[in-house]
Amino acid sequence: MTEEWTSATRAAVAALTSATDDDVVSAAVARARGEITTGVTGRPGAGKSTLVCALSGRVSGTLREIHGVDAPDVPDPPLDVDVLLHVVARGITDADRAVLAARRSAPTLVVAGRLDLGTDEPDTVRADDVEAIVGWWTDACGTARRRRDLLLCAELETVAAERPHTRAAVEAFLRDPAIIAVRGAS
Ligand SMILES: Nc1nc2c(ncn2[C@@H]2O[C@H](COP(=O)(O)OP(=O)(O)O)[C@@H](O)[C@H]2O)c(=O)[nH]1
Ligand SMILES: [Mg+2]
Repeated sequence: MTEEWTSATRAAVAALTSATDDDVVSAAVARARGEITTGVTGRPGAGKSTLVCALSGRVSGTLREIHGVDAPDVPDPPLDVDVLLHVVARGITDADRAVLAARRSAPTLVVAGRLDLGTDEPDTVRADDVEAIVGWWTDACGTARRRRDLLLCAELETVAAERPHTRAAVEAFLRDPAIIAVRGAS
């Protein structure tokens, strides 16, 4: 599925939410629909704020600077954004590797910041290559949206298994050709 739901998918979701008033279903749908969130992490001084500034006006929605990677007296940050830009500088440390490991397969781009210090890490995108970062970010938002859609279907399968009163509505949703196409395309 593309970043936005197709009209057929929207119709299937509307049919589901009108067929049941189960709060668990409406909460799962609301989570799936919510804005895709983007975060910027990195050790103190890596160039997070500079990157947020460079991208402002180029990416939609909130770009949230997240503190706490290898920062004394700051707890490890939650990394629960959909899309993450992780800024590194002066080498990749264990703290950077821990962030990347925690993200598992969630869309994450490693950006080389503090170019004034001669940062040149392999497998990174330079912080001043705004076009490349925006291009990656656009694709990543599509990937994140597909992950949300698949999560919604998985959550609804659990609902169908556990909540007899909701089962028929959810099963009809999961049998909808638009939803079968969403799951098959991912
Ligand atoms: N000359 C130069 N200074 C930079 C560059 N990137 C960041 N800085 C400076 O390095 C300092 C730390 O950057 P900042 O973006 O605030 O890092 P943060 O702590 O990760 O948010 C700031 O004073 C920036 O102005 C760069 O590419 N060139
Ligand atoms: Mg900052």
